[in-house]
Amino acid sequence: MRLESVSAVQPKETQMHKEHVYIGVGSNLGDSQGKARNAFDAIAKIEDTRLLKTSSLYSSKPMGPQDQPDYINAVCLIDTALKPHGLLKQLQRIELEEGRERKGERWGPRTLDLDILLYGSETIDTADLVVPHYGMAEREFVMVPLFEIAPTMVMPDGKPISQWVANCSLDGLRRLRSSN
Ligand code: ROI
Repeated sequence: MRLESVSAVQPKETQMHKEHVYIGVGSNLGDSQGKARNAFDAIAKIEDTRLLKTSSLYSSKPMGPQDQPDYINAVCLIDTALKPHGLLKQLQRIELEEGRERKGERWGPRTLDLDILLYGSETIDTADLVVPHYGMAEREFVMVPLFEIAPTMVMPDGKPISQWVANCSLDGLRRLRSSN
């Protein structure tokens, strides 16, 4: 073995504790497909974070008020050394950079929505962040893209995601071709 290949000091990146985090992406205003792709690019550039997997983009009928455009939805997997609230701050910065206005209207249209769905196996319950994301298991536009990138996942309630997806209605959900 050559001497220089033996190192007691590992590169900084491999020393950091990293968590696997799934992020949901949603948009239904403006160039939604472009916004979703920009979101993936911006997430890949977050400090101490790597973008590991991205789902296809899906078009979906709005959940909630129907007098709004269809959504583009997707999911990605990262690993990150950021703590949950540090990551939340970065995602909110990206939302704002993509032109998101926070009007406080519940279930109204949005330019870009980035939600932490799962943060490792942590449960977080704070005023501004609840993980696992409270509505994910009722939302086929989250679960189907999640299944695409994590087909063997077991959900926090102990059920395999494959079982959930097999039983859900895909009404109004369409996978877009050549999305990434
Ligand atoms: N409906 C769909 N299809 N996709 C979303 O991302 C989405 N996000 C929301 C509400 C308004 C609940 N409806 C949605 O926040």
